[in-house]
Amino acid sequence: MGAVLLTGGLAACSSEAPAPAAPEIKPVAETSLAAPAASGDQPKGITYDVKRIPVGAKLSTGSSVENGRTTVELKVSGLLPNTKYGSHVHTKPCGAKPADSGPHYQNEKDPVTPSVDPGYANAENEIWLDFTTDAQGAATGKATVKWEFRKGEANAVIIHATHSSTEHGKAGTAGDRLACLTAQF
Ligand SMILES: [Cu+2]
Repeated sequence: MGAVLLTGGLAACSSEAPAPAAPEIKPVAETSLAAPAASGDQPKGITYDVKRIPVGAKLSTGSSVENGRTTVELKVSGLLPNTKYGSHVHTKPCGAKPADSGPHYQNEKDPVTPSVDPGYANAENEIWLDFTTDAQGAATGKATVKWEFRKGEANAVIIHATHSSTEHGKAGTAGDRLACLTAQF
């Protein structure tokens, strides 16, 4: 919807060549969430906290790249209504435990771990998809950054319990990891 409005607005105030359309988001992963498997392969989408993200909630993510810029979109439904959640792209696929998806993907890697320095843990160097659900428990999170993923290093989207902090010493933290979607960008 944003792209349509943008195109319309530019067309209305310019008689020259039409602005190029925003690149289309290509699907990367989509699933309904399940509880972690007791053993063996894990589901593609996992909820670790069924009170805050119910089994059956739907997550889908996709991305686009244009002129060295990457846009990532996350769509959610079936979550709690009118609730703030944090969300980021993490490095490893989802596992049985919330920590299995590893740290946030960073364009410029912080030499210090865990990375809580706002110089590295920020929305320009990581993919932050924080969102607030509507009355039906649905939302879209979106981020655009000025770089492209290194192949094979970005493998999950995590949903956290709060919006992301920007404070020194806590930057990028967003509370518990509530759910995970394995997504190979
Ligand atoms: Cu995260």
